[in-house]
Amino acid sequence: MKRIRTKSNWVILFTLVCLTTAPQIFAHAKVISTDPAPRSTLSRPPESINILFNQLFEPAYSSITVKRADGSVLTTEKAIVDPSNQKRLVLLLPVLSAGQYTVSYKVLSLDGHTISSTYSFRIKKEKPLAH
Ligand SMILES: [Cu+2]
Repeated sequence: MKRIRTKSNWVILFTLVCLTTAPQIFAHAKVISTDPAPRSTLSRPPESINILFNQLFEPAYSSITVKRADGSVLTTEKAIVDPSNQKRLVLLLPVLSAGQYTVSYKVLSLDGHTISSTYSFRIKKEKPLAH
């Protein structure tokens, strides 16, 4: 009888340890910052899209797509991991003209969950030169 109780205590303890430590180790990646920022209006075109996460992710299953206002895809270029910060996903852009752009990103967290989101930003038309 005593032996059984000891064994079940260990099971309870083991379960508690798993429940309290697992979420911290295996929590999925969160976005810390996005550049350009969501809903921002830029006066000059950005050279890249940069998304910084709070932890490493699986680069092979992570992507960024940028669409023009008409829904066409801006570039077939693949997003890469910033070599100077492996928590940052970067998509290099061609020179963008004024207009609205939509960014969609998808990242595979090391815990196996996918984090994805969509946001837009705008590039202002250049002011015509005054005569
Ligand atoms: Cu997760």
